[in-house]
Amino acid sequence: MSLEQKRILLTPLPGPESAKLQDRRVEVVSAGVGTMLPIFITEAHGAILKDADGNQLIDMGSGIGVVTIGHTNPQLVEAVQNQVAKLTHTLFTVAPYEAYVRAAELLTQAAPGSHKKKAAFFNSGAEAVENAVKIARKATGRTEIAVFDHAYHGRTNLTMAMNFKAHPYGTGFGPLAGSVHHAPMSYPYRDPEGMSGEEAATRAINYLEKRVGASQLAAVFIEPIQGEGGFIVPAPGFLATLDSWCKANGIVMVADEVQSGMARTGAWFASSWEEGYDPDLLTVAKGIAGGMPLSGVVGRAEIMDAAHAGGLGGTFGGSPTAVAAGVAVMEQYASGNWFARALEIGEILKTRLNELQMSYPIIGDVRGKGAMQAIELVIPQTQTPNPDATTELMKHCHQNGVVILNAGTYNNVIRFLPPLVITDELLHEALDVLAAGLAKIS
Ligand code: PLZ
Repeated sequence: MSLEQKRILLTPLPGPESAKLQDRRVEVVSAGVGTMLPIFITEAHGAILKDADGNQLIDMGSGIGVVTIGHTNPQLVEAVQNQVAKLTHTLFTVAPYEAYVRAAELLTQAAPGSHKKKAAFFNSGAEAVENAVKIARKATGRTEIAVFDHAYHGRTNLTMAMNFKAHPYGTGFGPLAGSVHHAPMSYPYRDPEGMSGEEAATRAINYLEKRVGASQLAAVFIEPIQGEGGFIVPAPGFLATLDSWCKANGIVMVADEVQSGMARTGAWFASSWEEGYDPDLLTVAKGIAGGMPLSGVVGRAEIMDAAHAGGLGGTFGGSPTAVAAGVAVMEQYASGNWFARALEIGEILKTRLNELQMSYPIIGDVRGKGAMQAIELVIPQTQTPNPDATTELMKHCHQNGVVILNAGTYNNVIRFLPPLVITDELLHEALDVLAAGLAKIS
């Protein structure tokens, strides 16, 4: 449970042991399960991943925003070890246990708004989104669901219909679920210059009113900062305007905070950064349990209670070890300086990325909030997406022991989601590697 917080390169990446494991993998693991980085990880701590060849890599992705609290966080490891030795399963709907209730207490306190809230737990982000759809439909007696361009909500049948990108998420896997409507998003970098959040919201609302009808909509789902879509931060006023329209029309406003939630942006939820934005339900996963599979839906008690008893559940949802991990994570966030650290990391990233943008016009946009930052790469002097340069830059970082992730509808965004325990030194070192990569490709 400890690793020196240092980047160490002993072999070229991937090294020979990883290469052997990759050979075994391709024989038996479905080709449909891709890999960004064929480097096999044996252990991790803090912000460092150690591979099968003894190399140590800086983790700038947290397994897509999951180990926000850091790899093998000591309190989390202890809580899971204690729990797993005592009780691993009953199925909460068969016979309950306290840790589930404690996790719900913490999550309902963390979620925004002073109204009474309730929660329910599941396994994955997609499952949380699916359950939020069920709850909103039951609560409103309506069927239709609105989502936004560039959105990502999961890989199940319903959620793949809610994603913006057909490929790779939906291609060939249809028929997709119906009653899902895609509305235009606020994308400040690509919207007409000067378009306000209110104007972008009006564009979306007009579309939904004409195409679907407000009275038909059960819910509007939106990521307050879009994740897979490329860390698109909507213009101020966009979320609040949509929310007022939802409230005026009896539509459940759901914030999908699977990627943006749980301390990542310097607050429990990214929703809190927009004044006047008051989502009825939130979906959470990823960062809530430091790598243990746990997701949840939390929000207004009267909406959460609309589902009939027996209507929500699942064998493993909120399993004892998963909720024990969730409690260990949420208790630390509730009592420590984690939000401040996320903002500090955000300042370091933003400052350095803005400086790099001055030197390298290939960086078209720098955006994000807290420890959720991204750069969008373009052909210099244009806004034309530059996916080839993105791939090159990713490759450079990976070969030099820095794990970074891409994103974006046009595959031209590099996103930074470091664990919040990363030291300033490691963060700067990772950015130095990125800077060298930019120099090389420019
Ligand atoms: N909602 C906002 O970001 C998951 C996908 C990884 P699951 N994003 C990472 C991959 O390639 O499968 C995500 C998200 C938002 C929902 C989800 C879905 O969460 O836990 O992957 O089901």
